Amino acid sequence: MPNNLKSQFEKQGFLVVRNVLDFNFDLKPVLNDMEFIMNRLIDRFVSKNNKSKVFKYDFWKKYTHLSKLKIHEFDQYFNIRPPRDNITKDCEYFASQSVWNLVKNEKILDVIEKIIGPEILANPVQNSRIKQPEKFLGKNTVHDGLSGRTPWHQDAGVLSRQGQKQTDLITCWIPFTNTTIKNGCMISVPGLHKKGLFNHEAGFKGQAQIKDSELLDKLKTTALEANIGDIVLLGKHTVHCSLPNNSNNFRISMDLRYHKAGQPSGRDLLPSFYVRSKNKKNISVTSYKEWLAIWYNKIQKCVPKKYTFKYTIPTFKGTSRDLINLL
Ligand SMILES: O=C(O)CCC(=O)C(=O)O
Repeated sequence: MPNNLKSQFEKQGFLVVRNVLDFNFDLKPVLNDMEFIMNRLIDRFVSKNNKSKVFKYDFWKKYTHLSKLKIHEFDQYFNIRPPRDNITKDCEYFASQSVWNLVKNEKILDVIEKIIGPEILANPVQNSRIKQPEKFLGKNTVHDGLSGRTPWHQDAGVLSRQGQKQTDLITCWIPFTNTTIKNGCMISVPGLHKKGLFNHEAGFKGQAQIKDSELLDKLKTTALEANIGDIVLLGKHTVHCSLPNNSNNFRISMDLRYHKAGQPSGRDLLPSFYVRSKNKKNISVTSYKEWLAIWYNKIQKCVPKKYTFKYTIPTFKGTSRDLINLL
């Protein structure tokens, strides 16, 4: 781990930390669990005649085959957070033991501690993204951040108003495939985070995107290319987006988040809990089953409301927080 990790991160607003995770030990179990889900979906949705053939496909071919079957909320089977809207008590999301192991992975927490200190909560703003080559995507998914490109945004833009102001959120972006410009890595503008939160607007399907973000395309950006084992850190004001996957292969990633203890999570209906503390009594969620239970209980409380989170897109009055006035 670099000695000046925190100062580099604070200067640029992002940092690629090399060789933190081990593919076989930390990452492959997640892919195995995704394949287990795919096998269950094959069993349920593929016609009897085709089943044995499709079971023999590799990971990528299985996913491609399933994605064409128009399974309702297909992405949700592989997404580590429950759906935002229209949730039901048995709504789908991907919550395997391997994901839990990653959330509390000591190697990740050692890096996070260098930035926000030793009192760390897991934050519920988290996603997993399986991105097929863009040429295979329908028009409706090219601009959907989970399966296609992610628009220019700052992560504070998807927190509650209170979270936008009070939460020291840190994003830990984890590649499960080597991620390059060609297959759609993230890009960022170094130093721009120092200007604070910009005005956003609702983009495709209501996703928060920076207002007039085409201005950013003219600036000098850094490609956050990362290999398997690396992690990419982003701050809550880091301006970033992801490129299209113009390769012939899949690009898989997960974005986990953490924040400083004592602060709101910015997604108050969903669970946040200590993953590291000097006082061991603070660590109340210690097993996979407890983790499942706290998510389950929170989701049940969301069912009558019909949503798991809402966020207020930051739209400051006037134009003083517009990109054009801050560049
Ligand atoms: O993986 C991506 O495409 C984008 C991730 C992202 O924007 C984030 O983690 O905040």
